[in-house]
Amino acid sequence: MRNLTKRHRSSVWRRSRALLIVAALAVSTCPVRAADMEVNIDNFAFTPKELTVKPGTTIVFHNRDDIPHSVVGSNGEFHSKALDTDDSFSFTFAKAGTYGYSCGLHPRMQGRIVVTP
Ligand SMILES: [Cu+2]
Repeated sequence: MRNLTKRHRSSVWRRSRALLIVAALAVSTCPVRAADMEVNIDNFAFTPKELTVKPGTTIVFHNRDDIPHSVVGSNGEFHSKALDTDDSFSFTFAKAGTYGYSCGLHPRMQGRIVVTP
């Protein structure tokens, strides 16, 4: 009886140790990355107009307007095609800095991504 309990306990321990190893492997093989953020395009505006994120953040620009818009970095860092309604464009901001952008079709539509270390 005592032997059985002992064996049971050690198998539980082995199983939980295996789970820990699997969890550690999963964490170490996934690249560390910041959560995605979204900028909505609607009514001829980017919302939020300014967004502050950490390096490595992917921003998804989502056109929710009923006419096409695009997303163009002021210094050529990125350039989407014309996005139809419900199309989106993603860009990962790897380096710290301030990234102004506008709509290639409506230059008065402007926004800014601030990447801080
Ligand atoms: Cu536009």
